[in-house]
Amino acid sequence: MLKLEELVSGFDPATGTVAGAPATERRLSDLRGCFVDTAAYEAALAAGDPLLYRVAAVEPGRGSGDLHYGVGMLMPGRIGDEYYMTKGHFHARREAAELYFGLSGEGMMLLEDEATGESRMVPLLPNQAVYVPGFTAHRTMNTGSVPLTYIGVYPATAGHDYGAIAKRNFRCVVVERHGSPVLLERNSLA
Ligand code: PAN
Ligand code: ZN
Repeated sequence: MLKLEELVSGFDPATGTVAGAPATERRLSDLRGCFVDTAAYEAALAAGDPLLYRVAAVEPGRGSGDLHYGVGMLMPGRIGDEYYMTKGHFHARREAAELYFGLSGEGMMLLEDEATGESRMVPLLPNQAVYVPGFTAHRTMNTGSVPLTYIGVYPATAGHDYGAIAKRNFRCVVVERHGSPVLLERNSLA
């Protein structure tokens, strides 16, 4: 049996940290190439290198049936018309699905099917769950004005593949139009 502190973890969604769990921080400089408006990106970077998000990973076991979860905290803000976002990834084991639960704030998830490229923008809100199927790249955006916090639960064996997205980015972008998030083809903005 796991120890009590492995069975129960207290997390602080306000900071995106979990007692005893390693936290990864991503700053604006870590998201080079992610945003469409490169001039706005460089201008924002020149003014500082803000923290965009922090995610704490809780990994109690490594067996094939085990689960891991991440507590995420994504800051509000925009680069040009694009909301602050996570890098986004596929799971290394492509068939691994994930369940996201919104805790606070307002966000959207961008989902992209690997085989067809079909893209969806789905809300990530408190008291709602978002099912991310396998074979689907996923990225989170904060579309509100306060930090967005959420939990993502995934198989311990899922792994994270950032390479494919780093190379070609998502097909679509989520941008603010008249105060609301809309999904557009990246090509339509070029
Ligand atoms: C999440 C993500 C978290 C940060 O826990 O890892 O939102 O996003 P990136 O990993 O894309 O930087 C998850 O989807 N885990 O599988
Ligand atoms: Zn994931």
